[in-house]
Amino acid sequence: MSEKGANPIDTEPITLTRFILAEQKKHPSATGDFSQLINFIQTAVKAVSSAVRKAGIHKIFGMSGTENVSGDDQKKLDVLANDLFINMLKSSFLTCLLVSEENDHAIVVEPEKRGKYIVTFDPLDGSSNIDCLVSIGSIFAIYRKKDDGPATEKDCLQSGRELVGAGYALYGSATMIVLSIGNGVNGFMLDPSIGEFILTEPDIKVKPRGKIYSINEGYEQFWDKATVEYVQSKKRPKTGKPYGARYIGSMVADVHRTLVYGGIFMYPATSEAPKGKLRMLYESIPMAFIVEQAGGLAVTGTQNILDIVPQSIHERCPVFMGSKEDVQDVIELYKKHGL
Ligand code: P6P
Repeated sequence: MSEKGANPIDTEPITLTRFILAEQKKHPSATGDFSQLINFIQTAVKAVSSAVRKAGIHKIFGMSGTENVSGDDQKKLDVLANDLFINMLKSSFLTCLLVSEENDHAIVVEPEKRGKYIVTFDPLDGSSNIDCLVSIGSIFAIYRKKDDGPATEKDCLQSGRELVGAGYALYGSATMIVLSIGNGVNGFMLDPSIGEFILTEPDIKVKPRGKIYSINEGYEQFWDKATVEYVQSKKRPKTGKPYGARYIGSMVADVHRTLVYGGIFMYPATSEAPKGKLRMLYESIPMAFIVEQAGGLAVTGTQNILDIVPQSIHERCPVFMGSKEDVQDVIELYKKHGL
């Protein structure tokens, strides 16, 4: 019996490892490889989370810059996160190709370590926000290689409809992994006292309509007519109250808030960037997969993001994602303007 008032330890925690194993058991033909891959990814996330939490301390103890107190090279956090993801994924013996936001070309895993999965990832998205302690994240997507031939960059160019799973880690006030393996979305909070991700947000569903719009309004002069009219309709609605505006500038944080509170996150095309800024393989597609699995919608304005086959590994696309009814309002305006 725990002492009155003591914080009882949960003796039956649903850890991410336990959750994935239970999902695996639902598929008798499953080999356990996918479960193992998720475990290697969660280890990379734990290591990145630890490094992110220490980042500020490095400055206090003179460990900022390029050298730490012991004279070792002090890696920038995004480089360190990239190395962690690459090393954990390669050492899983479960991947054949890796695509990282940090690497110009796809990484072909050496034959002796080759497995059947392709993982695309942004190891530390929003890293420009690190120094001001704004939430940042990691984003990942998991595909299967479709044949037994040599692994080439072309194997990565698959639409989001081919995804085996996708998720993100949010390094915010706590560290959380939000994951979908194709049957809904679940959130797992890292409990640092036991080093495990615990299921705290089961079966996340995004509201059909929200009250928040999220976009960088600094670029308004570069938006197309549909985006201008949509944002104006949120700020000065003909009826009802205006929406609230929230924009963190870190996709993982903006999309997570949209999942939890509802509303719409937007990074549209502009006259300066006709395909927008966000990269398909490791930002738009995995996030679209999660949003759609949570009952939302994710489009470019004219196309469902998950239907598009990327033509190159760092291809970008415009993004409108979140509550289904809010995103459908955008689609109607694109039709109205013949875009
Ligand atoms: P902007 C962060 O640099 C990022 O890639 C996404 O996380 C974020 O949504 C976007 O860029 C912010 O871009 O142009 O608004 O600063």
